[in-house]
Amino acid sequence: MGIVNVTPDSFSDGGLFLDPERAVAHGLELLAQGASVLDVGGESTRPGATPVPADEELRRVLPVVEALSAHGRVSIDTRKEEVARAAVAAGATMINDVSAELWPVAADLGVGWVAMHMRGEPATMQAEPRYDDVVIEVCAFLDERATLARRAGVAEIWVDPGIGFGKTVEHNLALLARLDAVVALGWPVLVGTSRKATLGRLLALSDGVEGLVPPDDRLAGSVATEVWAMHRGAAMVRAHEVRAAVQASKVVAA
Ligand code: HH2
Repeated sequence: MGIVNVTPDSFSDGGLFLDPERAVAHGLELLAQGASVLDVGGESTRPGATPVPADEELRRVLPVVEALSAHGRVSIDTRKEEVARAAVAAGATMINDVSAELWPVAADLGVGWVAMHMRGEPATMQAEPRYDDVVIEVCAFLDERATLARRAGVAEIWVDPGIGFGKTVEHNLALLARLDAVVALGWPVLVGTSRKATLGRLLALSDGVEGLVPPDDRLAGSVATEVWAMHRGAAMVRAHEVRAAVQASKVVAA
């Protein structure tokens, strides 16, 4: 799954593809690099991000969804029913739902649905997230939502542990270490680690420096975690650097 962020403030590529023509060109390049799905989003969900009104989100994503749907499969990365409905009308065939609440919309429209786990809201989710057992709690949540979606009639259901969404470095690593438990739920699993802050921290430790390495210098960590996730049974990874992810997937498959 290749990422097309039509936003001014995404954590790693904010502002690069806010212009629809540039976003479409980027999406086409990701398809050429081997992406199976393009995930188009118009609202950043980075920690501390401010919510975007629906009309602005629609203005950003609709022309891009419409143009890219003619060339490949498009998912719409949104938490808003109105945006999901309009994007599907414009050609998207999957709703990537970081709120895990839009399954009735996916059922109604007959499209695929991704249920992602998030603790809290992007604005506040990184303020001291706590779990008794993060793996057990995330698995229980995903299985409950996926089961509701199945009962509602959604035919294509994905689950995603939501790396970085209301989770510390340790929580993220526990979820990756026990990804087999998520896979064992029996739903196809999507994992998004690409350029995330946990990698920034681990790569800084590797370099022996304080803080985080910047998002555009996290490729080794992105590919390492993508390979790990594939090997543990993830069926799809959500990546900024699609060529590297596709190459890694071919090597893993071989
Ligand atoms: N991560 C981000 C956004 N959407 N969707 C799923 N299913 N899984 C993820 O891990 C996931 C996601 C955050 O990454 P990005 O889109 O690059 O950043 P931003 O939210 O700042 O636009």
